[in-house]
Amino acid sequence: MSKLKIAIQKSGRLSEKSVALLEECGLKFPNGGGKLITECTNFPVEILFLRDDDIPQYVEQNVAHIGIIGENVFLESQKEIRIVEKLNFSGCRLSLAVPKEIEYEGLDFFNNKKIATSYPNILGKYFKENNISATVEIISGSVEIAPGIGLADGICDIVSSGSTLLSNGLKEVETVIESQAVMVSSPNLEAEVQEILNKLLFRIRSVQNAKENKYILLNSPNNQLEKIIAILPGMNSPTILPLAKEGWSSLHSVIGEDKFWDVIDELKQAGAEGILVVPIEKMIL
Ligand code: PRT
Ligand code: ZN
Repeated sequence: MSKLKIAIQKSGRLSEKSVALLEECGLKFPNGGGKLITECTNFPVEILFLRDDDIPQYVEQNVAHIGIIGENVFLESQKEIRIVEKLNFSGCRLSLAVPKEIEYEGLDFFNNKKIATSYPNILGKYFKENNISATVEIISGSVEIAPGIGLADGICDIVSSGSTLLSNGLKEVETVIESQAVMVSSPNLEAEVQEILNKLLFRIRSVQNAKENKYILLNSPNNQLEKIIAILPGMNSPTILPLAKEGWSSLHSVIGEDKFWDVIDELKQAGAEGILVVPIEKMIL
């Protein structure tokens, strides 16, 4: 029987969360021990542990069917692979940065300048689209020290908190791309493998939906029910159960994690009591 081969980062910023996502999808597999390949015991999946930069090529060549990498690595690789799902973790951006004492007034600054980066393809395209003529100096690590040692006038690198730039006397001036972890796939999967991937994607989406939503329970006087239902955004009609206390009901619904704090005061003002908000483990839509 066919198996779906998934490539994930062996050790680095994406490793733990990639493993966690697969485990949340119910996949069981021995992890660790420095293995390069492991088999799931309860799902037709094989997991390959690789350097993230190698994953696009493995996926393009169908050695792995799918992979989890940063969107930045996907775009830089220019391989014949496609994104099948954005995974909402390891968010960051690829940005241009210059020494902090520079009075930066716009992209024109970069004309005829030398910029150090490990992302020459993405940066080259960005400069071309913006009609900037700059020299792109390719370096593979510690890009942030390039201006300080006189190797470049600026850099283009991954930023998340910004503290690396700050401690190297640099300031972020332009965002080239936003990035997050994505699942990539080779363009042509045999039908049986595609079917396993579809099952996995269904599970991933259920896990993602669950993370974005909370289950909310509250008590409401019956005469306020309509008002409270109107305050709760989204999701079909809530469940309403009578309470032992005369004239009161318990209301259950699902609410977007990001919306909850916006409506909490309104709910209380409308008379809601005993509000409980609990996490959802899986949410099947
Ligand atoms: O060994 P391997 O090649 O597999 O790993 P790697 O060293 O190439 O990659 P790794 O593990 O560092 O990052 C994997 C992916 O995580 C990247 O491709 C991004 O998609 C994502 N990611 C998220 C980040 C960061 N946040 C991040 N902060 N990748 C790198 N950084 C680095 C950045 O290069 C800079 O040096 O962190 C520094 C900046 O961080 P702040 O917080 O100081 O701004
Ligand atoms: Zn890498």
